[in-house]
Order: sequence, then C-alpha cells, then structure tokens
Amino acid sequence: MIKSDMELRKIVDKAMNEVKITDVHTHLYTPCFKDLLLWGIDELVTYHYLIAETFRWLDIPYEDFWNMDKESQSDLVWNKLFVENSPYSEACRGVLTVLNKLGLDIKKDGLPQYRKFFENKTVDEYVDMVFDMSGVKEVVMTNDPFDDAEREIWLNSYKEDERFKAALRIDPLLNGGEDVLRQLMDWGYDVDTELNEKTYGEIRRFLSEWVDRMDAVYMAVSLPPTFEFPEDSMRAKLIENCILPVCREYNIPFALMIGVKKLVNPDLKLAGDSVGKSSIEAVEYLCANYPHNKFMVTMLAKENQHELCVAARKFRNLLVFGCWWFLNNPSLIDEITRMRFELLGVSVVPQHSDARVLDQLIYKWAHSRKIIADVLYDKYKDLMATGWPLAEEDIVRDVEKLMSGNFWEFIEREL
Ligand code: FIX
Ligand code: ZN
Repeated sequence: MIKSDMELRKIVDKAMNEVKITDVHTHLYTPCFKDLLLWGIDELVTYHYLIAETFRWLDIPYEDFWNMDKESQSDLVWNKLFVENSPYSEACRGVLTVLNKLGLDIKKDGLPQYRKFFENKTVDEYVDMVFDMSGVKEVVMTNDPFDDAEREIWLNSYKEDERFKAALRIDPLLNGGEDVLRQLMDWGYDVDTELNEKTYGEIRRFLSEWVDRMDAVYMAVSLPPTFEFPEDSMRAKLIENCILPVCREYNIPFALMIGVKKLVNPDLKLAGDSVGKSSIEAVEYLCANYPHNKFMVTMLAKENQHELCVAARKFRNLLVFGCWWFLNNPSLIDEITRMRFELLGVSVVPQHSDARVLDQLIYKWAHSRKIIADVLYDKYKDLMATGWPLAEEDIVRDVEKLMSGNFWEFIEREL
C-alpha cells in the first residue's frame, strides 16, 4: 500500500507519464491524405488560435493577411506574439513546448533555425517521432465525406494506419439545410428535396456506406448553442430517422459537440467561431428517450460543464469527453477536471487534444497530463486520508481507463 504523499506523487506522475493515450477527437489525418495532414513550424505558428490572438495587434485589412504566403503569415504571427509580447497564452506556450521537447534552442529569433530543423524531415518519420514523443497510442480523426479533397482520397487512395481511427463527421448533413439533399442526389442517392421515408432510407444508406468505408468508431457533429431536441426541424428529423438508427445498428456512439457560434467574425475564417451557452435539456432528452443509443458529449461553454456532469450521473449512455477549444486552458482544465472527478469518479474521458497540426500532440498532451495528474494526486490524497488502502496498481488501472480504456469500453458497450 502507498504510505506517504511523496510516494503517492511519484506513483501518480509515473502512471500519467507512462500511459499510452487514445486521443478521442483530433483534426489529424494519416499521411495518405497528403496536405490535409498539417505539420511543421509554420503550421504550428499559424494555428487559427494564434491568428485570432495576432489580429488583436494588427490594423491591416484581414485580406492583406490572408493574401500573404504561409511563411510571411508565420513571420508576422511570431513577431507580434513572440517578439513584441511575451508568449504566455496557452496557444503560444504550446508552440514553445513543442520546440523545447524537440530539443531546439528556444529564442526570439529562432524561426529560421526551426524551419531548417523541419526541412529534412519526411512526414512518415515525423509522424513516428511525434507519436513516440507525445505518448499517444492512437488518434481519432475528423472525417468529412462532404469535403471534396478528403472524399477523393477515401474513394481512391486511402491507406490505413492503425494509429489513426476514423470518425464520420456529418455537420453538412445536419447543419447544411436542403442543399445537402441535392448534393446526395448528385452522388446518386435517390433522395427527394422533401423528407419522407424514401429519403430517410437513402440517407441511412449514405451513412452506412461511409461508416463501413471508414470503419468509423463514432459519428460526430458540432452544433450551435441553439440546438434543441426534439424540435420540428430538418436536423431533428434526420437525427431521429437516420443518425440514431444507423448508430444503433452499428453500435457506435453519436458524438455531440455543442455550443459553437459559427463565424461571429467571418473575416477571421476558421478563427472566427465563438461560443454560446447551450441547452442541456436536448442532451437529457436524447439520452432518456434513446437508451440503446450511446452519446459522447462535449460542450463548449464553461457554464454548461456542471449540468453536463450531472446529466452523466443520470444516464449511463452518456460519456462526457474533453475540455474543448476555449476550455483547453490550464485554469479551466483544472477546474472542470476536478468537478468531473468529484461527480463522476473514473467514468469520464477528461481530455482530447483537438490537434489540427501533428506537432500539437506533443504540447497538448504534455500540458494536460500534468494538470490531470495534479488533480488526481489531490483526489487520491483525500482518499488516503479516509484510511483507504490505495495501491499503485489501482492508480495505474484508473489512469489507463481515463486516458484510453473508458473510450474503448464505451465503443464496445451494448446497451
Ligand atoms: O468542430 C470542431 O471539431 C472544432 O473543434 C473545430 O471546428 C475548431 O476549429 C477547433 O479546432 C477547436 O479546437
Ligand atoms: Zn475539433
């Protein structure tokens, strides 16, 4: 049994540092998707989080920035955020964590040297290096059959890599209105421009074909703060008549990512999305009325986190995951993880990276491992104070579940 706080700290840190992670939501791709897989210093520095922060210091027209080439954009971001100001925002710090872990000399005029480091790297060797350094076992991609470039590769040249699992992302279907029906018609699905049994059947066929093609581990959608269910809308009818039946048939979760206000500043493009408080009632209704379906849910507003935890206490078919996007900052990860461990114990997926650039796996997981270990240490310390006989193997078991096993158990679970 563990006898002291010092011994406990060592064991928690060792377990957290050694666990191989399943990253349940990313925007990464296997190398066969070519330019869709982003990596290297200039992609790191022009991550949309950093572009949003840079524009706070710029007076130039947005288009002037977007018309620059990638390296010029990167030079400008670096100068504004790393040279003219201290880079202590989480997104800036993350870039420096990556460079530090890669063994590079961290300095204000380092950009040309960092570019040299990446010049003679191949994507395949760098994928191996990043997975090894980050301790990530596998990532789940975000795979959109409505993206022309991505669809082309799925249909003609996809090459499986067991470190990259697929998730079928269906935002255009659920948020795209009637245009998506015409797109399905163009692809040969016998849908009408109105919703009827024939159209539902053809959309289920479309979904099934892509779940099969991708071997998708779940189906996912991001939803606005106004998301309601039930409601008299195309989105709700498609969820009820197409998404949930297909997810149940394949026994895969439906992942709801709720609270995104798309393009509140369209001039910022991908960096232009914001956040809004959402309705937990929609989540409760879905979990209560579809008990044989599984729901993975992450919500973007800090204000939704407590009620999401309480909802997970009520519904075993609800798996809470990640500190998403604007919540993926040390102070909020700490607060939210503490609340989740106190309300849900081990039955949660505390984090995902949302990495868009391969290298980000290194920093997003280094930062989160430390915070989750700190929270776990406090929880185990409180547990030991009751006299509970805590053993190292208990901690190793819990950490493996939190960082990988809970996800796969939920994927396999039949309800
Ligand atoms: O909908 C999503 O998957 C979001 O995570 C992204 O759209 C967002 O741009 C992002 O990468 C946040 O971290
Ligand atoms: Zn994402």
